[in-house]
Amino acid sequence: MPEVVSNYTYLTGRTPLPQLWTLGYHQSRWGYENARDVREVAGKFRSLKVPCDTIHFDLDYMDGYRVFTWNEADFGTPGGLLEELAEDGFKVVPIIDPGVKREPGYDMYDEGVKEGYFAKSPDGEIYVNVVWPGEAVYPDFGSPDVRAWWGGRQKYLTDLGFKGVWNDMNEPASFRGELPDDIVFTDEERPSSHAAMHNCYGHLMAKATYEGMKRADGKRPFVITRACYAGTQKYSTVWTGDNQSLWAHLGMAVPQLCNLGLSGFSFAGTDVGGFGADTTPELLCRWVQVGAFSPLFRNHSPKNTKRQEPWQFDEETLAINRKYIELRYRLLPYFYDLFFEGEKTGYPVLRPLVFHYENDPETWNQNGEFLVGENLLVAPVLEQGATKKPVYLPQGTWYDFFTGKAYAGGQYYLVDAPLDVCPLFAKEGSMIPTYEVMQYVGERPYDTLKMLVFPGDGRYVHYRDNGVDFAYRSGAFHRYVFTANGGSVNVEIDRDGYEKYEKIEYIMMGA
Ligand code: NBV
Repeated sequence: MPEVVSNYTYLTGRTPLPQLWTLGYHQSRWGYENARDVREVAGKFRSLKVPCDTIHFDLDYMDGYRVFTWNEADFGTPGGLLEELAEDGFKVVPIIDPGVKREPGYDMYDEGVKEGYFAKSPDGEIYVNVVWPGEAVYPDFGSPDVRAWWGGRQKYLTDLGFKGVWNDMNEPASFRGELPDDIVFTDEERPSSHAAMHNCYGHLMAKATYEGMKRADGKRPFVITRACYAGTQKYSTVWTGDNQSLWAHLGMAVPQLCNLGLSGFSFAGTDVGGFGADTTPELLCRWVQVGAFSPLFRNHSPKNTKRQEPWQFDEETLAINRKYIELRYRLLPYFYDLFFEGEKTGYPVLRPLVFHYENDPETWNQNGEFLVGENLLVAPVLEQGATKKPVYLPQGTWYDFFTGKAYAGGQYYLVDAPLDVCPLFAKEGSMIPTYEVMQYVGERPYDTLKMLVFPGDGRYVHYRDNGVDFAYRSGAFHRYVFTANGGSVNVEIDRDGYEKYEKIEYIMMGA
C-alpha cells in the first residue's frame, strides 16, 4: 500500500511542506461580523491560555461580498485589524469565492469583462448566475491568462496582511440552478465546456491561488479549498465541507481523513465541532480529540448555530479543549517531520492502520482508529456517552502515551476513555519529538527539543528549518538522526544547514 500511494502521488503530485504555523490550531466562524467580535475572540484565546495561530474570516469581511475588497464599515481601516492581531501572533486567512459580482464600476468585474476572463454562454454573452454578492460571473480558470490575473490579485490580500487564502464555493456552486453543461470554459488553449471542466474548476482555482500567493510573498502558500481534483494536494489543503454537529459525522471523519490521505491529500481536516446545527460540550470535546491529530485542525461553524469556541460551554469543556490543543502544540515537530517525509514519499500524515499492516486482516476495516505517521496510534471515542473504547493494536508492543502502560499487539483491548481521555499509543522503539507549549508558533524560539523515547530499539529522523519559505529546497535545513539501542540514544547530525537546538532533552517513557 505505501508503494501504491507513493507511485500515485509521484504521478499526481505531493503535498508540499507547509509553514509551521499552519499546523497549529485554527479558529473560524461564519459569524465574526465585525472587528470588535474578532478582537474579543482573539483576546479570549490569549487570556484563557488556549493556543491558537489562525483566525479565519468568512464572508463578512468583504464589502458586499465582492471578492478582493474590505468591509470598512464593520472591520475598520483596511488591514488595521490584521496588524493588531499579528502583534498578538495571529495569522488571518480570508475566504475568497470564485463568483465575481456583476457590477459595472467594480474593478474585478470591469477588468474581467474587458479581457474576456469570464465563462460565456454558447451565444458569446457572459454567463450570469447568482451567489453571495447577487448576480455574479465565473472566472474561466482553465485559461492560463485568467489564472495569472486571479493569482496576481492575491497580492491585494498579502498587502493587507492576510497570510493564507480559503477558497470556497468552487465546485462551482450557484444559487440559480446548475450551470448548464454547454457554458463555454477554456481547457488551457482550447475552448471547452462546463461539462468537461466542472470537476477541475476548484483545482484550477486553487492552482491560481497557490501560484499567486507564492509570487506575492515568497512563502509556502497556505490555501484551503472545498472543491478539488486528483493533484490539488500540490496547491492546497482541503476540508470535508459542511458536516453537521452529529455523532455520525464525527464517526465519518476518521474514514474520510484516511481516504483523503490515501488519495494524496495529506493536509486535510474536518470542521471541528461540526459545522451545521448546534454542537454539544461532549461532542466538541470528542471532536477536538480527533482534530488535534488531524493534519488541518480547524474549528468552524455558521451563523444561527451555537458558538463553539473552546470557552463557549463550561470549565470542563474548556479544559479538555485546552489539553488537546496543547498536546497538538507539543507534537508540532512530529507533524512537521511527517510533512517533510511526505513531500518525498507521498505517505500521508494521517493513515489507516492497514497502510502499515496490510497482511493483518484485522486492520482492513478499522474505521474507528488511525495512525499519525508510523509511531502514534489514535483511538478516539466516536460515540455519545461512551467512556470505554475497544482498541485494536497491531503486532508489536504499544505504550499508552499518557500512562506508559505496555500492551502486547495483535489483539483488542477495552480501554478506559473518560471524557478527557483520547486513547493514544506509541509504538515500541519510537521516538517522538516535542516542543514546549506556546500560545502560537514563534511566540518564543523553539530552542529545546524534547524527545520522548519509548522502550525498544529504533531510529528516527528529525528535520528542522525556518518553517516559512523555500530556502530548505536549496539545503537550508538541519537533520538529526536518533538511534535507540539497548536503552541508550545516540544522535548524529547528518545535514547541517540551519541553526542547531540549544538543547535536546530525552524523556524516557514507559511505565
Ligand atoms: O461562506 C459561508 C460558508 C462557509 O462558512 C462554509 O465553510 C462553506 O463550506 N459557505 C460554505 C457557503 C454557505 C453554505 C451554506
